[in-house]
Amino acid sequence: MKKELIDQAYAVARERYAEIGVDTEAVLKQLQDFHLSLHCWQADDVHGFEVQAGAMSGGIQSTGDFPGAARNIDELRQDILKAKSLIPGNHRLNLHEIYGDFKGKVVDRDEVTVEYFQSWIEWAKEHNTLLDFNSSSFSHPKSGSLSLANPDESIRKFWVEHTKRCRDIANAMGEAQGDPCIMNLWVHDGCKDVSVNHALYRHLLKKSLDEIFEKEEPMMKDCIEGKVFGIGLESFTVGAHDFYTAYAAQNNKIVTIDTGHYHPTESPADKVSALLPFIKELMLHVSRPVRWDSDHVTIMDDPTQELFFEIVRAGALDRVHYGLDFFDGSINRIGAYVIGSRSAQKCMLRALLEPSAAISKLELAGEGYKVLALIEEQKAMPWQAVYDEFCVRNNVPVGQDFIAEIDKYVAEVTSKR
Ligand code: RNT
Ligand code: ZN
Repeated sequence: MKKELIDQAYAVARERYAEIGVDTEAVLKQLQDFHLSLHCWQADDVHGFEVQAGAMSGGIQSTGDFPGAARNIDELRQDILKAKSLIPGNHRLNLHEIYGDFKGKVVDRDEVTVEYFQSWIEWAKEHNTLLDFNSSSFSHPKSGSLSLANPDESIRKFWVEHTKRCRDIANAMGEAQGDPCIMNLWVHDGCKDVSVNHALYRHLLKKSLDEIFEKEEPMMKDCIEGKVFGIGLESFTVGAHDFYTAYAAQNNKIVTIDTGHYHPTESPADKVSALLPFIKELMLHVSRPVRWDSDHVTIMDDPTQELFFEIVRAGALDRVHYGLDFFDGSINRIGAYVIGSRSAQKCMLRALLEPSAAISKLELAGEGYKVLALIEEQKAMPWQAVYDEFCVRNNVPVGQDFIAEIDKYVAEVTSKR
């Protein structure tokens, strides 16, 4: 991309936005402060590095077998660094427990300690990256259909122990990096078919959460993630949205909004202003459901755009953590990271560029058609020139130029796997 053209386009965009009262330089600063939490699991289709790893189970599924997936921790780190080099800004990395550095040892989930994440902590420091964390209830012989809500006390306790240990690990990460580690808790617990024990399972999940959260962990933050259904668990989800929302409000926890976890016509964006009066902070899992919770790569679609508009309009930028959660095994995985991250960033940029204070005034004055007119006009404003400028300032390829970089990486690295 010609630098001269980018400069000219940005100069024009800057003036166009200034005309409507938007300072693009201030917005570029805000975008620089916007940090995604890149999920490590797109690099290897949610497989992880447990020595004893078996097939994927527990309500989620990754489809596709595109060649070049990371097979070990070194390859995954290399892929993440490649992806990060093509995404402007500085971003966090979100690890799942199954991505520990187990060094050839069989470490069961109720035995894990921070020792297995020490090399991650060092790697993150070396690469100026902050870490987030997740407990892992899936793809384990004890996953079954119930983990934290299992009436079998020994299985329930096993998962309680796992999750407590994960909180300790997250807290240690937070201490090491001097910034709280955001730990997400999602369990697949549910029923494939009709059941008369819904209340029992929810009672057990609440009991497990109470036990798990007993310990104060000052350098980590807990998020809880509900959903509508999981694969093979279609009839009932113990951790439904109402359950976790109520739990979070009562216990001061963060609610995770995964954009693939709602009914097809329900708007995840609408949850933002509904939750914020009661819930201090939100975690996002930005994803893309296609007909179901399919976890396709995030794009600039209407639901994603609307979600970021709602956050900015609510003045809630600092109350949200921006995790990504997609895993498509059918396309180049570095490409998936780059497209998904850049698209989420572009949605945030468009939201930051909206002259929302002016539009709000018009709305409150009853000038309905003007509100509609201005919102429509924003769609064709030159925000893309602002994004290109952001890429230039961050030393990453502008526009489609990242494709050539990925081709090179395929030729030199992933095709040899
Ligand atoms: C599953 C949840 C969960 C997982 C990851 C791997 O439906 O979205 O967040 O995708 O933890
Ligand atoms: Zn999720």
